[in-house]
Amino acid sequence: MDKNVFDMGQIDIAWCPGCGDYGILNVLKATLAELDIAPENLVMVSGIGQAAKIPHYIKTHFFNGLHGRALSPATAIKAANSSMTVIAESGDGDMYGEGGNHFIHTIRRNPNITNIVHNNMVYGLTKGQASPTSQLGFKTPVQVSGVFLEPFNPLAVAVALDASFVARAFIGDIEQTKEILKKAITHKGYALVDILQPCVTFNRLNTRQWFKEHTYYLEDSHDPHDRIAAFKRAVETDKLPLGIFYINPNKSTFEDNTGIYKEDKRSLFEREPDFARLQTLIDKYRTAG
Ligand SMILES: Cc1ncc(C[n+]2csc(CCOP(=O)(O)OP(=O)(O)O)c2C)c(N)n1
Ligand code: SF4
Ligand SMILES: [Mg+2]
Repeated sequence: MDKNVFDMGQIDIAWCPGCGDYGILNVLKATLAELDIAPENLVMVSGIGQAAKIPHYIKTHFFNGLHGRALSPATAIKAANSSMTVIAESGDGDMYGEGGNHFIHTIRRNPNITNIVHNNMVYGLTKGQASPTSQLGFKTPVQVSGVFLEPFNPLAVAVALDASFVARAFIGDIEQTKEILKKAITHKGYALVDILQPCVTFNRLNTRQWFKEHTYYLEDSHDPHDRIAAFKRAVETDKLPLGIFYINPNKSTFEDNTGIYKEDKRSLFEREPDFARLQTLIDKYRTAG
């Protein structure tokens, strides 16, 4: 499929020239095209922020919700229509700060969705305050003496919670990012892809060059099915490893566990409501009570 099917035509894009969001948008379109996922079979769900504007710039279904609240509607959309590919994407602030609680509990629920996080280590949209992943010592107009909190480590948290797929990419490497996204989107279960990206306007510490110098690739010998090995790599912070840290292919999904697709594979909207069955259930519990 041609990636142009996702183009919106002539629209204004609000991002600064040089922002890493452009790379993520392009790579995402190319990934979807190579996977032959048609725009009508995709739903993008986001919160608020620069990263969260991505669905405005892709021709497909989308739901742009509240700050930090992308994962719950994404879970519900997948449960209601399991035939759709569902991608929840937003920034580091949105997913790990405002949405931190949703991040943790979505991993526990394990819906079959992909969670892309644009990690620029800053609140871009609101002009450069520290985010949960900002580095120690990062100075901002609010953190004038520098950040003194230990950065949140999303990969270590995800592996600790036995997330079914955990990966990190850097948008400076388009090919690796695309390969990781392909595996994440086709993986059955919750898949986290944290993508390091520069914010050229408000983060002058974690520049493109900084990311190049502070990242390296996981070796081919790294076994993503070894959770302890994955955790050890996830807690490395001097240099951030890139690649697929962890895969647990044996977890049942939220959709499997709710039981709605056990007997009937059709999506909920395709089914006739069975009011007689519902009445029988209500009567049963009334009698039992
Ligand atoms: C509940 C709530 N708190 C705060 C805000 C203000 N706000 C909007 S975007 C944003 C930061 C977004 O940062 P991030 O998610 O990292 O995305 P980026 O802009 O860096 O891509 C904040 C704090 C809000 N809209 N709602
Ligand atoms: S402020 Fe930063 S994150 Fe926002 S568009 Fe500009 S470079 Fe990108
Ligand atoms: Mg950010």
